Amino acid sequence: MDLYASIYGGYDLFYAGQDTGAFVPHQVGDQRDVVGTAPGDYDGDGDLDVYGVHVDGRSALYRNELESHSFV
Ligand SMILES: [Ca+2]
Repeated sequence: MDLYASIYGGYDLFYAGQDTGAFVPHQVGDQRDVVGTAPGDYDGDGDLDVYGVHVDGRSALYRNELESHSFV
């Protein structure tokens, strides 16, 4: 299980669940505030990606590349 936290005034965080039960946090996107998210695996690689709607009305799709420790 993974978790996503939308942080007002800072980077959102994606917590990647580990086999040990621990979570490893990763920054997502930029510091614009997100008012809504839709998780899904849009590219079918088995990793959860995130679509975010920002407070400024612009949206972004963040592709999970956690093998390189980033969302792009
Ligand atoms: Ca994916």
